[in-house]
Amino acid sequence: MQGKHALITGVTGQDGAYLAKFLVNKGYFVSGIIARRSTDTLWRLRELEVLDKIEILDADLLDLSSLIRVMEKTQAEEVYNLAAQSFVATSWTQPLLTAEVTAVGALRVLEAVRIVNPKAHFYQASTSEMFGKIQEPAQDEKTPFYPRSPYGVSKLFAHWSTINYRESFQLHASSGILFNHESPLRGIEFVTRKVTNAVARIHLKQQNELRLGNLDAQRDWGFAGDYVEAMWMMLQQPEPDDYVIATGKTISVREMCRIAFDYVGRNYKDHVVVDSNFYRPAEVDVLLGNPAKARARLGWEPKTSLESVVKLMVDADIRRLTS
Ligand code: NDP
Ligand code: GDR
Repeated sequence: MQGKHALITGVTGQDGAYLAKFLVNKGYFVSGIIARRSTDTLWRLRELEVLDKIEILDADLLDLSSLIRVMEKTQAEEVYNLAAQSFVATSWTQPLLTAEVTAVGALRVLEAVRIVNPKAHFYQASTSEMFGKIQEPAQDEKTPFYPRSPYGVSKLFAHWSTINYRESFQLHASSGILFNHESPLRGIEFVTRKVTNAVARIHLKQQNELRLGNLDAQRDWGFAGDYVEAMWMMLQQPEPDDYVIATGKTISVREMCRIAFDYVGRNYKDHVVVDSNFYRPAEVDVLLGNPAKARARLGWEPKTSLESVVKLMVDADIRRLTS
């Protein structure tokens, strides 16, 4: 029997690749959209050996007609909206693009679902960045939001649009409020991968210095492979809802550096240089998620420690640089 049909926006990103692999392993027929780019964006799907097991369709979150066409073609029963301009720092230099893709883009996907197949189950990739300047020491689904970047503001629009379409049109629309999650497939601009790539290069004597911004920022970091399972679990529930997905532990960028450099027998203090160019106009100082609702209702648990993720990432970066 043919499994369910899922459509993923952002399939070429970190989470899209892991989710595609997860769903294919569950017997799904998976379609993913790619926005036209002049460079190859399929490396993650190749690295996970899932590219030839999914269907790739041409569409862009900026173009509603393209989203309607892929919804009509696939008749997908589950739609995962992972596409976004997701790099917080870029959201200050390209705030309007960020809003078009990350905020209004999500609304376009919701419209395509509502117009073509309102019975489809919809997932929105919401984020801990919506908590921003935190209003409670540990953040859960009831914690008030206070975004600190054009990215966070855009995601909040998408989050409330998802809730509004659930309440207005009875869509099975859920939001996962995911805290930071990392993997060897993380984009190189994000701090964990920037660190592990530099650690690998320093280990191989290809570089000696690593320039970073605010080392005191604290994040609740998990593993992307664990987090995509939570997305799927949300869409299997009888009722749509919002869930915080996190580890319940927070550590600083400095401590993350220590773990990564320790792994290759080096002291981060000998290599890391603080560079104010990497400071942000408004910082999110600390995030700490409380995933109790996801644990109780979905039976979801984070399985992988940050230490293990960092080791996986350093190993993968050394392998890439030496192969
Ligand atoms: P990535 O930046 O790795 O992936 C983003 C994806 O969006 C890419 O596939 C990218 O395509 C695609 N995209 C960008 N612009 C468009 C567009 N105009 N039309 C269609 N596709 C587009 O993000 P992650 O995988 O890390 O994150 C997935 C989602 O989850 C994002 O929405 C992110 O904001 C959110 N999130 C991420 C967290 C994390 O810690 N990773 C935590 C919480 C939320 P291309 O490859 O062509 O650039
Ligand atoms: P974040 O991730 O902004 O939390 O967004 P990022 O890894 O970019 O930054 C984490 C923290 O590290 C500090 N930092 C640096 N960050 C980067 N990128 N480069 C540096 O050199 C550097 N030095 C210090 C930052 O100031 C920040 O405090 C990620 C993205 O995946 C979002 O899409 C997602 O919504 C959130 O996680 C949850």
